[in-house]
Parts: sequence; C-alpha cells; structure tokens
Amino acid sequence: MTERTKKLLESMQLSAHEGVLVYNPSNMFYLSGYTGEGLVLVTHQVCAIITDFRYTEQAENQAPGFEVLMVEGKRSHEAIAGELCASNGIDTLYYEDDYVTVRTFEKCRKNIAGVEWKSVAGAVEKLREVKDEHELSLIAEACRITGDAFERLLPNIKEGMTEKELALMLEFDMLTHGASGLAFSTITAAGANGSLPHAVPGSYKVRRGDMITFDFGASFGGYCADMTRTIAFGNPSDEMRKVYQIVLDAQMMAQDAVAAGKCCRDIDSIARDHIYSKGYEGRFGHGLGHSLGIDIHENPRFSQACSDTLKANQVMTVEPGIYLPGIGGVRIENSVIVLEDGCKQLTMPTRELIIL
Ligand SMILES: [Mn+2]
Repeated sequence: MTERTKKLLESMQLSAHEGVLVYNPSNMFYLSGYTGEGLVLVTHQVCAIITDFRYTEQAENQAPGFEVLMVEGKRSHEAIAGELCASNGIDTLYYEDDYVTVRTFEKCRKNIAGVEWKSVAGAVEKLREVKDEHELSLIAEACRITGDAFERLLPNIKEGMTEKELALMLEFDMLTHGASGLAFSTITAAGANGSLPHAVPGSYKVRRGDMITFDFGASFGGYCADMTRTIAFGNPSDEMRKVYQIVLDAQMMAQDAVAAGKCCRDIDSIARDHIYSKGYEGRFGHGLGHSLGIDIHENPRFSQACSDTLKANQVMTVEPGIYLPGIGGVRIENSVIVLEDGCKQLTMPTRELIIL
C-alpha cells in the first residue's frame, strides 16, 4: 500500500471486499510509479502489479509497496487477478469502463469469477487533478526545458526551412537538454497553415511575412509541459498584428483571473467574450485550456462545458487563439499552477509579438 492507493480507497470509500482493477498506464504510473505493461490491482489487503517476464524486475524497482506477480504459461493476467480476488474475499471490482476494451472486459469476466463489476467512474483521474509538490516540480522542469528550447530556436530560424525541420529542431533541443521525451507531437504551422489549430508539420517552407505557430512540450519524469507561441517571420500584415494583440489581451486577461475558487467556465468566458467582442466570433472554436500532468490533457478544462471550481495546485493551460482560414492563425499558450490567490506562470518566454 502507498499513500496514493490509500487515498484512492478512501476517496472511493471501498470496503475490505472491494477492489480496483487498473489498466490505464497513466493511472498505473500514478498509483504505483510503474511505467511498464500489465495491470494493477488495488485492495485493502493487497496491492499488486501483474505483468510478464520483461517487466518484473523493473516493477519491483519502481513500485515499492506493491507485490509483483508474473504471468506464466497459460496463466493470464486476469487469471492471476482472479486468484488474488478469491483468496482475499473480493466480491466487487471497479474497472475503467472508459479505457478497457470489450475484449479485455470479456477476459476479466471469464477469469475473475463471482465478482460484481462496477465503473470506477474516473476516481483515479479525479485524484490526479490536484498535484503534490513533487509532481509540481516535475511539471515546472518540463516547462523550463520547453521554454528554453523555444528561446534557443529563435535565432536559428531561416527562410526556406520547412515546418518539419523547425519541429525537429525544437524536439532535438528539448531531448538534448534534459527532456525524457516529448509530451505530444510538435505542431509547427506557418503562413496560412496557422488557421489549423492542430496542423501537422509538413514540407511548407517559411517565407518572409509568415506568422509561425509552435505548439510543443517536453516530458520530464513522466510529466508533461505544453506551450504555444506564434511569431512573425518578417513583418506581418496589419490584420495579423491586430489579431495577435487581441489574442494576447485575451490570454493575459484570462491568465490574470486564474485562482482557486474560480469557475472554469468563467475563465473561458473572459477570453472568449474579448475575442468575440472584437469581431472574431466563431474564429476561436476550441476551449481556452486544460489541465495537464501525466497526460497532456486532463481535467478540469477551461471551456463552456466545464463548471468545475479551480483548486490550488492544479496545473492549467491558458491558450486562446484566432484562426482565419486561408490567411493564418495566432495562439498563445502558457501553463500555470493555480494558487489560492492567483497563479504561478511556468512558461517563461515573452508573450509579446516577436518579429524576426
Ligand atoms: Mn495545450
């Protein structure tokens, strides 16, 4: 048993006859520290990682407080879980109905007999929403590596480079400056491609007068960073300058409003109302931001659909944008830690328009 498994059992108010079966790798990592394949069983009596030969040594090193059990021959993961449940008197198992495939669930029902199946209803993800000090320090470090990579990229951007090259330069820089991996696929979108919020970097070559959007992040110690900047490569058009200022104002107003106790929807509205009031209604079609941590997108969200109240030590992105098909786009994104009386910015490069 670890602090986090104890917290999970407490938050779900589970009895000695109930347990949680975890397949989602992010949830397994959060509860145990284990990063390999397999599954995790959490009960009051036993916490176990069930895996195969490739990962048993790793699991023992990464997850003190967990029993590590190995599949052998025809004895499957689920069969071992079934034996554990039977010997510990488990009659109810909570499972991730938003993650487990139909086929895996069939295997569960076949091998883990005599238990009632209930949805875990996102209980682990709920615990993950508020970060502890160690998690915050890992996210802060991921954000530092990410911001530094952007600063180092700027003087190296040359006319004729492709979006793909620019993405690779950022990724190479992060990976050679301490990142353990990439938090997600890097987005670089130049010129008219900037109107695609999730553009895939392609063979387009940057030209004078283009705006270029970079949306990228390092991962560090299992935690993600997320930042976006749009820069001007040469002098931008008057319209794009105007659009940039509107997005910048929206970003700053919304970020300044972030604090524990605020409603997520209201933060979204601050940026959205500003952008719409300037004549760009319909050109900011995504939510203002999201939480991040082990996964790049976690709850809560800054969106009209999320009425959650912000809590201290949640980590949120604030990323308004304006997208003009055929012309281009602007997005500015910072990651911040929610504090009781405001927020702490983790993404340090300037938000002011950079003209190269
Ligand atoms: Mn983001």
